[in-house]
Amino acid sequence: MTDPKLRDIERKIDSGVSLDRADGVAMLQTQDIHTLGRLAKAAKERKSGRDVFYVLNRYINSTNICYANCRFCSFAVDESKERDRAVRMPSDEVFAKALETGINFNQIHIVGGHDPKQLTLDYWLPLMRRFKEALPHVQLSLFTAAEIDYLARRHRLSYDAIMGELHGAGLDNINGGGAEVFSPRFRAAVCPNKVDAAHWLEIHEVAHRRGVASNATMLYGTIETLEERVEHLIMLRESQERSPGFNAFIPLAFHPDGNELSSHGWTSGLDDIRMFATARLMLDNVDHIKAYWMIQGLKVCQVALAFGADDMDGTHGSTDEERIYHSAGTRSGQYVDDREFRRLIEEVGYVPVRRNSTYDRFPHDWAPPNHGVPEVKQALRPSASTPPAGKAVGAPHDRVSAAAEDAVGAPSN
Ligand code: V47
Repeated sequence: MTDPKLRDIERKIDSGVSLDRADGVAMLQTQDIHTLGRLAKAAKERKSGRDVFYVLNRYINSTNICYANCRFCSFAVDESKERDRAVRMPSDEVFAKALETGINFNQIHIVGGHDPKQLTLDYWLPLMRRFKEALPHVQLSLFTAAEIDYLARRHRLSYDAIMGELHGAGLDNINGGGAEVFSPRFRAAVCPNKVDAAHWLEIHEVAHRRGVASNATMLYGTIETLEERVEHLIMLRESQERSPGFNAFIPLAFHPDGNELSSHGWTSGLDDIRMFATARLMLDNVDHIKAYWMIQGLKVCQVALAFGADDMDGTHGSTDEERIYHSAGTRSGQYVDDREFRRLIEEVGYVPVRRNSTYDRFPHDWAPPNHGVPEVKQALRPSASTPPAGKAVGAPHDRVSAAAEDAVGAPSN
Protein backbone atom coordinates (compact mmCIF):
# COMPACT_ATOMS: atom_id res chain seq x y z
CA MET A 1 0.00 0.00 0.00
CA THR A 2 1.55 3.30 -1.08
CA ASP A 3 -1.29 5.73 -0.25
CA PRO A 4 -1.76 6.29 3.53
CA LYS A 5 -5.28 7.61 2.93
CA LEU A 6 -6.31 4.18 1.65
CA ARG A 7 -5.04 2.63 4.91
CA ASP A 8 -7.46 4.84 6.87
CA ILE A 9 -10.23 3.95 4.41
CA GLU A 10 -9.55 0.24 4.84
CA ARG A 11 -9.77 0.62 8.64
CA LYS A 12 -13.14 2.36 8.31
CA ILE A 13 -14.44 -0.36 5.99
CA ASP A 14 -13.26 -3.09 8.38
CA SER A 15 -15.11 -1.46 11.25
CA GLY A 16 -18.31 -0.93 9.21
CA VAL A 17 -18.12 2.88 9.04
CA SER A 18 -19.55 4.53 5.88
CA LEU A 19 -16.97 6.50 3.92
CA ASP A 20 -17.21 10.30 3.86
CA ARG A 21 -16.58 13.07 1.32
CA ALA A 22 -12.82 13.25 1.94
CA ASP A 23 -12.53 9.45 1.54
CA GLY A 24 -14.39 9.60 -1.77
CA VAL A 25 -12.14 12.33 -3.18
CA ALA A 26 -9.02 10.48 -1.96
CA MET A 27 -10.12 7.34 -3.84
CA LEU A 28 -10.82 9.30 -7.03
CA GLN A 29 -7.31 10.82 -6.83
CA THR A 30 -5.23 7.89 -5.67
CA GLN A 31 -2.30 6.59 -7.68
CA ASP A 32 -2.39 3.36 -5.65
CA ILE A 33 -4.79 1.73 -8.04
CA HIS A 34 -3.91 -1.79 -6.91
CA THR A 35 -4.93 -1.18 -3.29
CA LEU A 36 -8.09 0.62 -4.41
CA GLY A 37 -8.94 -2.35 -6.63
CA ARG A 38 -8.30 -4.83 -3.80
CA LEU A 39 -10.67 -2.94 -1.49
CA ALA A 40 -13.39 -2.59 -4.14
CA LYS A 41 -13.13 -6.23 -5.22
CA ALA A 42 -13.47 -7.36 -1.60
CA ALA A 43 -16.56 -5.10 -1.21
CA LYS A 44 -18.05 -6.60 -4.41
CA GLU A 45 -17.45 -10.12 -3.14
CA ARG A 46 -19.11 -9.34 0.20
CA LYS A 47 -22.21 -8.26 -1.77
CA SER A 48 -22.41 -10.77 -4.62
CA GLY A 49 -19.72 -13.39 -3.96
CA ARG A 50 -18.35 -14.80 -7.22
CA ASP A 51 -21.47 -13.86 -9.23
CA VAL A 52 -21.51 -11.38 -12.10
CA PHE A 53 -24.85 -10.60 -13.74
CA TYR A 54 -26.11 -10.06 -17.29
CA VAL A 55 -29.57 -9.87 -18.83
CA LEU A 56 -31.04 -11.05 -22.11
CA ASN A 57 -32.89 -7.90 -23.10
CA ARG A 58 -34.25 -5.73 -25.87
CA TYR A 59 -33.07 -2.12 -25.94
CA ILE A 60 -35.03 0.57 -27.82
CA ASN A 61 -34.83 4.36 -28.04
CA SER A 62 -38.44 4.98 -29.07
CA THR A 63 -37.98 8.68 -29.94
CA ASN A 64 -35.00 11.02 -30.18
CA ILE A 65 -37.14 14.13 -30.42
CA CYS A 66 -36.33 16.18 -27.34
CA TYR A 67 -36.46 19.82 -26.29
CA ALA A 68 -34.49 19.57 -23.03
CA ASN A 69 -31.32 20.89 -24.78
CA CYS A 70 -28.78 19.23 -22.47
CA ARG A 71 -25.28 20.28 -23.53
CA PHE A 72 -23.77 16.77 -23.25
CA CYS A 73 -26.37 15.24 -25.56
CA SER A 74 -25.75 14.23 -29.19
CA PHE A 75 -28.96 12.20 -29.39
CA ALA A 76 -31.66 14.86 -29.16
CA VAL A 77 -33.24 16.16 -32.36
CA ASP A 78 -35.38 19.26 -32.88
CA GLU A 79 -38.01 17.92 -35.26
CA SER A 80 -38.50 21.23 -37.02
CA LYS A 81 -34.77 21.60 -37.83
CA GLU A 82 -33.57 18.05 -38.55
CA ARG A 83 -36.51 16.15 -39.93
CA ASP A 84 -34.34 13.48 -41.60
CA ARG A 85 -32.69 12.53 -38.25
CA ALA A 86 -35.89 12.55 -36.23
CA VAL A 87 -37.24 9.19 -35.02
CA ARG A 88 -40.64 8.79 -33.42
CA MET A 89 -41.78 5.17 -33.43
CA PRO A 90 -45.49 4.41 -33.47
CA SER A 91 -46.37 2.01 -30.66
CA ASP A 92 -46.91 -0.87 -33.13
CA GLU A 93 -43.31 -0.43 -34.26
CA VAL A 94 -41.96 -0.48 -30.69
CA PHE A 95 -43.96 -3.64 -30.03
CA ALA A 96 -42.76 -5.33 -33.22
CA LYS A 97 -39.13 -4.38 -32.49
CA ALA A 98 -39.34 -5.89 -29.04
CA LEU A 99 -40.20 -9.21 -30.66
CA GLU A 100 -37.63 -9.06 -33.45
CA THR A 101 -35.23 -11.40 -31.68
CA GLY A 102 -37.84 -13.78 -30.36
CA ILE A 103 -39.42 -13.99 -26.92
CA ASN A 104 -36.55 -15.44 -24.93
CA PHE A 105 -35.48 -12.34 -23.06
CA ASN A 106 -36.20 -10.96 -19.59
CA GLN A 107 -36.24 -7.19 -19.97
CA ILE A 108 -37.36 -4.44 -22.33
CA HIS A 109 -35.24 -1.33 -21.75
CA ILE A 110 -36.63 1.85 -23.34
CA VAL A 111 -35.62 5.47 -22.92
CA GLY A 112 -36.48 8.39 -25.17
CA GLY A 113 -36.52 12.16 -25.45
CA HIS A 114 -38.91 14.70 -24.03
CA ASP A 115 -41.12 14.38 -27.08
CA PRO A 116 -44.47 16.15 -26.69
CA LYS A 117 -46.13 13.80 -29.18
CA GLN A 118 -44.91 10.50 -27.72
CA LEU A 119 -44.31 11.11 -24.02
CA THR A 120 -47.95 10.81 -22.96
CA LEU A 121 -49.92 8.31 -20.91
CA ASP A 122 -52.20 7.78 -23.95
CA TYR A 123 -49.21 6.36 -25.82
CA TRP A 124 -47.50 4.42 -23.03
CA LEU A 125 -50.20 2.82 -20.88
CA PRO A 126 -51.81 0.74 -23.68
CA LEU A 127 -48.36 -0.25 -25.00
CA MET A 128 -47.20 -1.36 -21.56
CA ARG A 129 -50.35 -3.44 -21.05
CA ARG A 130 -49.86 -5.00 -24.48
CA PHE A 131 -46.30 -5.97 -23.58
CA LYS A 132 -47.40 -7.51 -20.29
CA GLU A 133 -50.17 -9.51 -21.95
CA ALA A 134 -47.96 -10.83 -24.74
CA LEU A 135 -44.72 -11.27 -22.75
CA PRO A 136 -45.59 -11.80 -19.08
CA HIS A 137 -42.06 -13.02 -18.31
CA VAL A 138 -40.46 -9.81 -19.60
CA GLN A 139 -39.90 -6.98 -17.13
CA LEU A 140 -40.49 -3.41 -18.24
CA SER A 141 -37.56 -1.12 -17.53
CA LEU A 142 -38.89 2.12 -18.94
CA PHE A 143 -38.29 5.88 -18.70
CA THR A 144 -35.91 7.90 -16.60
CA ALA A 145 -37.01 10.15 -13.75
CA ALA A 146 -36.63 13.08 -16.18
CA GLU A 147 -39.27 11.53 -18.46
CA ILE A 148 -41.54 10.77 -15.49
CA ASP A 149 -41.25 14.37 -14.30
CA TYR A 150 -42.25 15.49 -17.83
CA LEU A 151 -45.25 13.10 -17.81
CA ALA A 152 -46.36 14.30 -14.38
CA ARG A 153 -46.21 17.96 -15.40
CA ARG A 154 -47.96 17.50 -18.71
CA HIS A 155 -50.80 15.46 -17.18
CA ARG A 156 -50.89 17.67 -14.05
CA LEU A 157 -50.55 14.63 -11.80
CA SER A 158 -48.54 14.23 -8.61
CA TYR A 159 -45.51 11.92 -8.76
CA ASP A 160 -47.43 9.42 -6.67
CA ALA A 161 -50.43 9.49 -9.01
CA ILE A 162 -48.31 9.13 -12.15
CA MET A 163 -46.40 6.27 -10.54
CA GLY A 164 -49.71 4.61 -9.69
CA GLU A 165 -50.70 4.74 -13.38
CA LEU A 166 -47.36 3.40 -14.60
CA HIS A 167 -47.12 0.69 -11.96
CA GLY A 168 -50.71 -0.35 -12.71
CA ALA A 169 -49.82 -0.79 -16.38
CA GLY A 170 -46.82 -3.00 -15.54
CA LEU A 171 -43.78 -0.80 -14.90
CA ASP A 172 -41.19 -2.93 -13.09
CA ASN A 173 -38.14 -0.67 -13.10
CA ILE A 174 -37.15 2.94 -13.81
CA ASN A 175 -33.89 3.46 -15.68
CA GLY A 176 -31.18 5.41 -13.94
CA GLY A 177 -30.67 8.24 -16.44
CA GLY A 178 -31.45 11.92 -15.97
CA ALA A 179 -29.37 12.06 -12.79
CA GLU A 180 -26.33 13.57 -14.58
CA VAL A 181 -24.53 15.25 -11.66
CA PHE A 182 -26.77 16.45 -8.82
CA SER A 183 -24.77 19.64 -8.18
CA PRO A 184 -26.91 22.76 -8.81
CA ARG A 185 -23.84 24.42 -10.38
CA PHE A 186 -23.49 21.55 -12.87
CA ARG A 187 -27.21 21.45 -13.70
CA ALA A 188 -27.45 25.22 -14.23
CA ALA A 189 -24.54 25.10 -16.67
CA VAL A 190 -25.24 21.83 -18.48
CA CYS A 191 -28.89 20.77 -18.22
CA PRO A 192 -30.94 23.69 -16.88
CA ASN A 193 -34.22 22.43 -18.39
CA LYS A 194 -34.08 19.01 -16.78
CA VAL A 195 -35.67 17.89 -13.50
CA ASP A 196 -33.55 19.07 -10.55
CA ALA A 197 -31.79 16.74 -8.11
CA ALA A 198 -34.41 16.95 -5.35
CA HIS A 199 -37.22 16.02 -7.73
CA TRP A 200 -35.14 13.28 -9.42
CA LEU A 201 -34.59 11.69 -6.01
CA GLU A 202 -38.24 12.19 -4.99
CA ILE A 203 -39.48 10.36 -8.12
CA HIS A 204 -37.26 7.35 -7.35
CA GLU A 205 -38.28 7.36 -3.70
CA VAL A 206 -41.99 7.46 -4.63
CA ALA A 207 -41.41 4.59 -7.09
CA HIS A 208 -39.64 2.50 -4.44
CA ARG A 209 -42.50 3.01 -1.98
CA ARG A 210 -44.93 1.77 -4.66
CA GLY A 211 -42.85 -1.35 -5.32
CA VAL A 212 -41.22 -0.16 -8.56
CA ALA A 213 -37.45 -0.79 -8.51
CA SER A 214 -34.92 1.53 -10.11
CA ASN A 215 -31.33 2.24 -11.05
CA ALA A 216 -29.20 5.33 -10.60
CA THR A 217 -26.48 6.81 -12.79
CA MET A 218 -23.93 9.61 -12.82
CA LEU A 219 -22.52 11.24 -15.95
CA TYR A 220 -18.82 11.87 -15.31
CA GLY A 221 -16.04 13.42 -17.35
CA THR A 222 -17.19 16.98 -18.18
CA ILE A 223 -17.23 20.08 -15.97
CA GLU A 224 -17.92 18.39 -12.63
CA THR A 225 -15.39 18.48 -9.80
CA LEU A 226 -14.33 15.36 -7.92
CA GLU A 227 -16.11 16.77 -4.85
CA GLU A 228 -19.34 17.02 -6.88
CA ARG A 229 -19.00 13.39 -7.99
CA VAL A 230 -18.63 12.28 -4.38
CA GLU A 231 -21.52 14.47 -3.20
CA HIS A 232 -23.70 12.79 -5.88
CA LEU A 233 -22.82 9.35 -4.51
CA ILE A 234 -23.56 10.44 -0.94
CA MET A 235 -26.95 11.87 -1.97
CA LEU A 236 -27.82 8.51 -3.55
CA ARG A 237 -26.69 6.64 -0.45
CA GLU A 238 -28.89 8.86 1.74
CA SER A 239 -31.86 8.45 -0.60
CA GLN A 240 -31.44 4.66 -0.46
CA GLU A 241 -31.57 4.92 3.36
CA ARG A 242 -34.83 6.91 3.23
CA SER A 243 -36.59 4.79 0.59
CA PRO A 244 -34.68 1.67 -0.51
CA GLY A 245 -35.15 0.37 -4.04
CA PHE A 246 -32.06 1.25 -6.09
CA ASN A 247 -30.74 -2.06 -7.42
CA ALA A 248 -27.78 -0.81 -9.41
CA PHE A 249 -25.56 2.23 -9.85
CA ILE A 250 -24.11 2.81 -13.31
CA PRO A 251 -21.24 5.27 -13.88
CA LEU A 252 -21.77 6.86 -17.33
CA ALA A 253 -18.49 7.90 -18.96
CA PHE A 254 -18.94 11.05 -21.04
CA HIS A 255 -18.95 10.52 -24.83
CA PRO A 256 -17.78 13.66 -26.64
CA ASP A 257 -18.70 13.34 -30.33
CA GLY A 258 -21.23 15.79 -31.71
CA ASN A 259 -22.21 17.74 -28.61
CA GLU A 260 -21.44 21.10 -27.00
CA LEU A 261 -19.07 19.63 -24.40
CA SER A 262 -16.88 17.77 -26.89
CA SER A 263 -13.76 19.76 -25.88
CA HIS A 264 -13.67 17.68 -22.66
CA GLY A 265 -12.76 14.61 -24.72
CA TRP A 266 -12.95 10.99 -23.60
CA THR A 267 -12.45 9.81 -20.03
CA SER A 268 -9.27 7.81 -19.40
CA GLY A 269 -9.17 4.13 -18.52
CA LEU A 270 -7.70 5.01 -15.13
CA ASP A 271 -10.46 7.51 -14.39
CA ASP A 272 -13.07 4.87 -15.36
CA ILE A 273 -11.55 2.25 -13.09
CA ARG A 274 -11.25 4.63 -10.14
CA MET A 275 -14.89 5.64 -10.71
CA PHE A 276 -16.11 2.02 -10.52
CA ALA A 277 -14.07 1.26 -7.40
CA THR A 278 -15.09 4.49 -5.65
CA ALA A 279 -18.77 3.90 -6.43
CA ARG A 280 -18.54 0.35 -5.04
CA LEU A 281 -16.94 1.54 -1.82
CA MET A 282 -19.07 4.68 -1.25
CA LEU A 283 -22.44 3.06 -2.07
CA ASP A 284 -22.36 0.43 0.64
CA ASN A 285 -26.18 0.16 0.60
CA VAL A 286 -26.60 -0.43 -3.16
CA ASP A 287 -26.26 -4.07 -4.18
CA HIS A 288 -24.93 -3.80 -7.73
CA ILE A 289 -22.45 -1.67 -9.69
CA LYS A 290 -22.98 -2.00 -13.41
CA ALA A 291 -20.20 -1.78 -16.00
CA TYR A 292 -22.33 -1.18 -19.09
CA TRP A 293 -20.55 -2.57 -22.17
CA MET A 294 -22.32 -0.14 -24.53
CA ILE A 295 -20.79 2.76 -22.61
CA GLN A 296 -17.40 1.56 -21.40
CA GLY A 297 -16.63 -0.97 -24.11
CA LEU A 298 -16.21 -4.67 -23.36
CA LYS A 299 -12.53 -4.39 -22.44
CA VAL A 300 -12.92 -1.71 -19.73
CA CYS A 301 -16.00 -3.57 -18.46
CA GLN A 302 -14.03 -6.74 -18.02
CA VAL A 303 -11.36 -4.87 -16.02
CA ALA A 304 -14.11 -3.11 -14.02
CA LEU A 305 -15.20 -6.55 -12.80
CA ALA A 306 -11.91 -6.71 -10.90
CA PHE A 307 -12.56 -3.19 -9.49
CA GLY A 308 -15.96 -3.65 -7.86
CA ALA A 309 -18.45 -4.00 -10.72
CA ASP A 310 -20.70 -7.08 -10.76
CA ASP A 311 -22.96 -6.52 -13.79
CA MET A 312 -22.47 -6.05 -17.55
CA ASP A 313 -26.09 -5.20 -18.50
CA GLY A 314 -27.63 -6.91 -21.51
CA THR A 315 -27.56 -8.33 -24.99
CA HIS A 316 -29.76 -5.50 -26.40
CA GLY A 317 -31.33 -7.55 -29.23
CA SER A 318 -30.04 -7.55 -32.74
CA THR A 319 -30.75 -4.31 -34.57
CA ASP A 320 -29.41 -0.79 -34.45
CA GLU A 321 -31.71 0.74 -31.88
CA GLU A 322 -29.30 2.33 -29.38
CA ARG A 323 -28.89 5.97 -30.35
CA ILE A 324 -27.75 7.89 -27.24
CA TYR A 325 -24.19 6.53 -27.21
CA HIS A 326 -23.97 5.79 -30.93
CA SER A 327 -24.76 9.46 -31.68
CA ALA A 328 -21.98 10.46 -29.27
CA GLY A 329 -19.19 8.29 -30.65
CA THR A 330 -19.25 4.90 -28.92
CA ARG A 331 -17.39 2.23 -30.84
CA SER A 332 -19.37 -0.52 -29.14
CA GLY A 333 -21.58 -2.49 -31.49
CA GLN A 334 -25.32 -2.85 -31.03
CA TYR A 335 -25.45 -6.39 -29.72
CA VAL A 336 -23.48 -8.79 -27.55
CA ASP A 337 -24.26 -12.48 -27.47
CA ASP A 338 -24.86 -13.92 -24.00
CA ARG A 339 -22.09 -16.48 -24.66
CA GLU A 340 -19.65 -13.57 -25.01
CA PHE A 341 -20.75 -12.18 -21.63
CA ARG A 342 -20.22 -15.59 -20.05
CA ARG A 343 -16.78 -15.94 -21.62
CA LEU A 344 -15.63 -12.48 -20.44
CA ILE A 345 -16.98 -13.04 -16.92
CA GLU A 346 -15.44 -16.51 -16.56
CA GLU A 347 -12.08 -15.20 -17.78
CA VAL A 348 -12.00 -12.85 -14.75
CA GLY A 349 -12.67 -15.85 -12.49
CA TYR A 350 -16.30 -15.08 -11.77
CA VAL A 351 -19.57 -16.97 -12.32
CA PRO A 352 -21.98 -15.55 -14.94
CA VAL A 353 -25.58 -15.28 -13.73
CA ARG A 354 -28.50 -14.47 -16.01
CA ARG A 355 -30.96 -12.05 -14.39
CA ASN A 356 -33.98 -9.81 -15.03
CA SER A 357 -34.34 -6.10 -14.07
CA THR A 358 -34.93 -6.93 -10.40
CA TYR A 359 -32.08 -9.45 -10.23
CA ASP A 360 -34.14 -12.63 -10.07
CA ARG A 361 -31.86 -15.40 -11.32
CA PHE A 362 -32.41 -17.63 -14.35
CA PRO A 363 -30.48 -20.66 -15.67
CA HIS A 364 -28.51 -19.46 -18.72
CA ASP A 365 -30.59 -21.72 -21.00
CA TRP A 366 -33.96 -20.79 -19.49
CA ALA A 367 -36.75 -20.31 -22.05
CA PRO A 368 -40.21 -18.89 -21.44
CA PRO A 369 -43.21 -21.22 -21.52
CA ASN A 370 -45.40 -21.06 -24.59
CA HIS A 371 -48.35 -18.81 -23.98
CA GLY A 372 -49.83 -18.92 -27.50
CA VAL A 373 -50.66 -15.22 -27.87
CA PRO A 374 -51.56 -14.87 -31.59
CA GLU A 375 -49.84 -11.53 -32.16
CA VAL A 376 -46.63 -12.97 -30.71
CA LYS A 377 -46.79 -15.95 -33.09
CA GLN A 378 -47.40 -13.54 -35.93
CA ALA A 379 -44.42 -11.37 -34.98
CA LEU A 380 -42.18 -14.43 -34.73
CA ARG A 381 -42.63 -15.55 -38.33
CA PRO A 382 -39.11 -16.39 -39.61
CA SER A 383 -38.69 -13.16 -41.59
CA ALA A 384 -39.44 -11.08 -38.48
CA SER A 385 -37.04 -12.96 -36.21
CA THR A 386 -33.95 -13.11 -38.43
CA PRO A 387 -31.32 -10.59 -37.27
CA PRO A 388 -30.03 -8.34 -40.05
CA ALA A 389 -26.57 -9.23 -41.30
CA GLY A 390 -23.54 -7.23 -40.20
CA LYS A 391 -24.95 -5.68 -37.04
CA ALA A 392 -23.83 -8.20 -34.47
CA VAL A 393 -20.83 -8.12 -32.16
CA GLY A 394 -19.90 -11.67 -31.17
CA ALA A 395 -22.10 -14.52 -32.29
CA PRO A 396 -25.61 -13.80 -33.64
CA HIS A 397 -28.65 -14.12 -31.44
CA ASP A 398 -30.05 -17.01 -33.50
CA ARG A 399 -29.88 -19.61 -30.73
CA VAL A 400 -32.12 -17.43 -28.59
CA SER A 401 -34.49 -16.79 -31.50
CA ALA A 402 -34.60 -20.48 -32.28
CA ALA A 403 -35.41 -21.28 -28.65
CA ALA A 404 -38.16 -18.68 -28.74
CA GLU A 405 -39.65 -20.16 -31.90
CA ASP A 406 -39.52 -23.63 -30.38
CA ALA A 407 -41.32 -22.31 -27.33
CA VAL A 408 -44.09 -20.80 -29.44
CA GLY A 409 -44.44 -24.01 -31.43
CA ALA A 410 -44.64 -26.15 -28.28
CA PRO A 411 -47.92 -27.23 -26.67
CA SER A 412 -49.57 -24.60 -24.50
CA ASN A 413 -49.24 -25.03 -20.74
O1 V47 B 1 -29.34 10.83 -18.56
C1 V47 B 1 -26.52 11.19 -22.73
C2 V47 B 1 -26.56 9.88 -20.58
C3 V47 B 1 -28.54 8.99 -19.92
C4 V47 B 1 -24.39 11.22 -23.11
O2 V47 B 1 -30.71 2.19 -15.85
C5 V47 B 1 -24.62 10.47 -21.97
O3 V47 B 1 -29.38 0.62 -16.53
C6 V47 B 1 -22.39 10.03 -21.77
O4 V47 B 1 -30.98 6.22 -18.75
N1 V47 B 1 -22.10 10.79 -22.85
C7 V47 B 1 -29.75 8.18 -20.40
N2 V47 B 1 -23.64 9.86 -21.30
C8 V47 B 1 -29.42 6.71 -20.46
C9 V47 B 1 -29.94 5.93 -19.28
C10 V47 B 1 -29.19 4.75 -18.83
C11 V47 B 1 -27.92 4.48 -19.32
C12 V47 B 1 -27.28 3.32 -18.89
C13 V47 B 1 -27.87 2.45 -18.00
C14 V47 B 1 -29.13 2.74 -17.52
C15 V47 B 1 -29.78 1.80 -16.58
C16 V47 B 1 -29.79 3.89 -17.93
O5 V47 B 1 -27.52 8.89 -20.91
C17 V47 B 1 -28.71 10.45 -19.74
C18 V47 B 1 -27.27 10.94 -19.75
O6 V47 B 1 -26.72 10.90 -18.47
N3 V47 B 1 -25.95 10.47 -21.75
N4 V47 B 1 -25.58 11.66 -23.58
C19 V47 B 1 -23.06 11.40 -23.54
N5 V47 B 1 -22.75 12.15 -24.60
